[in-house]
Amino acid sequence: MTYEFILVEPQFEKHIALIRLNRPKELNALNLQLMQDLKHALYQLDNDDEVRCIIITGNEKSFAAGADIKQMENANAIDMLNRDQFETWDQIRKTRKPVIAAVSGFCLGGGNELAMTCDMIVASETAKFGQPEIKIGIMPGAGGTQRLAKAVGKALAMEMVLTGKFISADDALKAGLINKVVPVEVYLDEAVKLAKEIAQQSPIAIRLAKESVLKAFDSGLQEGLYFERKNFYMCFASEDQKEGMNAFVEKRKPEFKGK
Ligand code: DAK
Repeated sequence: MTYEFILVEPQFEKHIALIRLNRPKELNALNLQLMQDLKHALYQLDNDDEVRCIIITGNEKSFAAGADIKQMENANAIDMLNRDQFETWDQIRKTRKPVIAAVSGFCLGGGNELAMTCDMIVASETAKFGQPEIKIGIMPGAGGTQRLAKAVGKALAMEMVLTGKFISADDALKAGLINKVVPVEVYLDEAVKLAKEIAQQSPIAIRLAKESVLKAFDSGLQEGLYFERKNFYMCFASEDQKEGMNAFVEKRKPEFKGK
């Protein structure tokens, strides 16, 4: 798979795909083509049976410094409407396999929204998170007010969105925005380690479990519990459930096949 603004390795490690955002001179600003590339790559990887977990990363200096301001500078509301970027973002969000963001450096605006669309975030000590849209006369438009508030609570979300201030990786960890902070030299390795733990589980159970956790952000408790219950029963239709439980009883490691 070759793209203009991303690099894709479907088997970066066994069952683990890596997508690298690749506009380094522009700090990986998310232009329209990059987002199209990303949408397409995620769709392909989501439908590749050999892939069980996907990592999205940038480079040491920047995960992504936001949507490309130069592409929006002269746009009016109707231009933005006609671009229909939400179709792209919605598709990305529909990825069924777990997606981990491995973040170093700037993770701002649409970059932070992209990281929050992923299922987990592993960050380097140098990562900076922010929603600085307010400083250029707009506000977050791809989930930044909603996902950030759900992740870190009202007080910090309000402060970040209304002032545009950046927070450090340590503060992001304390606030519950990210999963872990590690030295910059190993942030990708740590993301791979996490991906490997996921990739050795049953892909079916992983898919149903991801869906169920996401449902918690989208529904009331009772509806979410019914959804979870349905997915729980569904696990028992898989060979992986038999394999997992047999392996436990036989005191051996399970070999999940995604069936
Ligand atoms: N867009 C375009 N170019 C950018 C950019 C961006 N977001 N961020 C950086 N660059 C470019 C700079 O223009 C510069 O290019 P040249 O001048 O060399 O050509 C190059 O990257 C290096 O940047 P700096 O020289 O500024 O580097 P510094 O280290 O001095 O500063 C910085 C780094 C990250 C603090 C600074 O670049 C900065 O403040 N960048 C802008 C951050 C920002 O405001 N981000 C939010 C953008 S708005 C939507 C979905 C999402 C969105 C909107 C709609 N829909 C679904 C409809 C999202 C909106 C946003 O993210």
